[in-house]
Amino acid sequence: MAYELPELPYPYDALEPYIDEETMRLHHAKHHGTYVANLNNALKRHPEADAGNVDVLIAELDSVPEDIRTVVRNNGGGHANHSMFWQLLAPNSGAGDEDPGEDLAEAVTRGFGSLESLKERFTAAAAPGALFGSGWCWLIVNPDRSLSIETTANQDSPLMEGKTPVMGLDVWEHAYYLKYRNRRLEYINVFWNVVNWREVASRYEAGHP
Ligand code: MN3
Repeated sequence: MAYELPELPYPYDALEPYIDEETMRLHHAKHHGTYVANLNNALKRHPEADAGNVDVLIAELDSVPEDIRTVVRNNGGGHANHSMFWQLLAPNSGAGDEDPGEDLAEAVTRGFGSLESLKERFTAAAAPGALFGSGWCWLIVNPDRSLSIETTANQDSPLMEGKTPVMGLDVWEHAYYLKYRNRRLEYINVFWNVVNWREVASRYEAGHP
């Protein structure tokens, strides 16, 4: 069965003024849509390699036939990363929806001292000086329930290394260039206004698959 582009859980203009409608439209319909199309095309050559679940597929890249492995890595990674990313965003979440829930809040305090300090560390890790070029910045839940911040290049996912992301930020230029031009740091800072902390908390509760 072919993979499908998931619908956004909100309208394209819902994240204005932080993330603009045109960026969301292109990012979802064109960029994410292309990852899905490329993934399906590659899997036509090896339908038996399809795990039926993109998260499982990219977690087991070694068992994907070599002639499509890189395409699956880039486009399966792109499909998995963006499917998660849309869920992690929510309109108006900066206006009082910041409560990450008790368990996640405890882990944040234990690992970073405070939510503010987590945001500072995450922002620094995602900034161009630390993450050069295209990639993602992640908050990971470790097997001992602690949290860590990690980055990946291109469309690589922490799932490819057996790690469980609970939050992620796309810092490819296509995610911000129309509105923020080369000012990635500004985009990272406004991201905090649209984080869906309830979704992050529920992913933290779920922990490892
Ligand atoms: Mn993207």
